[in-house]
Amino acid sequence: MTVRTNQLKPNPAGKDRSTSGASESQLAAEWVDIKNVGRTNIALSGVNLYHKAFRRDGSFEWELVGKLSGVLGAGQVLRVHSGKGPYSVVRPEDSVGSDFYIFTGVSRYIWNNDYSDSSLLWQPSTKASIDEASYDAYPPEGAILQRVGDKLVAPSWATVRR
Ligand SMILES: [Ca+2]
Repeated sequence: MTVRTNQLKPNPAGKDRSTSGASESQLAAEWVDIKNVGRTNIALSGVNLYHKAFRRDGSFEWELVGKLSGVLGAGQVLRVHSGKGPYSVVRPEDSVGSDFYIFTGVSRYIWNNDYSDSSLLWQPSTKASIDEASYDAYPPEGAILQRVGDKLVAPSWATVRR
């Protein structure tokens, strides 16, 4: 299956450090792009998106971010926004570059800042990993991480602010 995590914005500028008080616009500014990099349509039904939820002892479990659906044409992008939406709250800079969108449906941030994280596309019916891409802890604020190999890395202009 030719879908993969292509971009990820784990640490939107602003109040991404508190779990309370974030507006839906702020939550929607945290997102991940799932792209069809192949040449034929891909049905996403039956594909789940997971990330690593760390415990205090440093171990982690795969936490479900969302169940995907719909069809991605060649080159098309599904953007998974954190929060409940609606789409009218998504800022222009967070809507450009995507063809479709869904929300996680939970009003909290998903993607780790203080820990590394991985975006995993998993097909439960076949117990198959379709794609996995990871990033290091403390992603720069506001940076859109780009896929390079199996990693998601900040563009060179981004500076680390903790
Ligand atoms: Ca985050």
